Amino acid sequence: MNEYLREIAIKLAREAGELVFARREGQIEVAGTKSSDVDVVTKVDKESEQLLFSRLEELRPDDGFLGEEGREKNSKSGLTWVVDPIDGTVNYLYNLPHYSVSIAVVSGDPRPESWQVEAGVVYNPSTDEMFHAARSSGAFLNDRRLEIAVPPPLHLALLATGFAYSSVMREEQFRILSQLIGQLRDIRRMGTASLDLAAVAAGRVDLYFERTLSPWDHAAGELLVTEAGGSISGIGGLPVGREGILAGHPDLVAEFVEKLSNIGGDRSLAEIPGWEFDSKDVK
Ligand code: LIP
Repeated sequence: MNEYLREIAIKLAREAGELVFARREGQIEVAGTKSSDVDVVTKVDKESEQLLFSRLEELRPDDGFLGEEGREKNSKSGLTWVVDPIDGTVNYLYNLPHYSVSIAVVSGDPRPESWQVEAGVVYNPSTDEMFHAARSSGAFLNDRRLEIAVPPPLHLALLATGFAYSSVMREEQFRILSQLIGQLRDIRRMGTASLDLAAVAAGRVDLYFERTLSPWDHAAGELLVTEAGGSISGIGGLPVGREGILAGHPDLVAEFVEKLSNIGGDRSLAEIPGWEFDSKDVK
């Protein structure tokens, strides 16, 4: 069943990816902003989500849907499709060729702390790279099986990370990072969480760490990492989700969690002055 679900996800990711890539040849119109004036949504984000919702209504009418741009539908089958129609929207807006269509299908309650990801796809139409996985069936880039990198010592690890749309939170994230960067090989801030997680699965980076993400940013990427032999963890003993997500070789993740804790980088978001997270702003 998971292989069948993965094939649907691949098919639909390619359809939406072709639309998104084609629209990029023209002028991209910002349709609005969400949690802040730098958290933009383009008309193409909405068009891509509409396409994916409509196609899943045809193919999987009893499944639920949770989309970044607001489409939601309760599940009758116990499965829910968790969709980021364009992950890396700011990259897309600036025509930086590093964005994806990210599609996951989860069983159980469709929340990061309780779902089980059954299949996931992260597709970069700029590079025609289709990262995909079905639970217990491995992770792949196109037709090549993926395996996480052999872990280097932490001081030689390449860390992918990202920052929030809130300026207050970005300053806090940067403050923490400034205390860590000298203890790592280097960092990469590439702007697309799903492709960062795919990079961990493909051994292109050793670690990924980010806070304040939404469920659709990491749903598919989580499965790529675990099916490639990596681990996904929350921070500060909290479950994976908005509070934080860490991905990489289990030994490296454990070492990084400890370093983060030693500098107070794992305190709850609610404890960070000025970080008023309002659930209505969930992007
Ligand atoms: C983005 C993530 C990225 C994060 C950005 C933003 P979006 O998602 O993929 O990792 O750093 O702040 O959340 O908004 O492009 O779907």
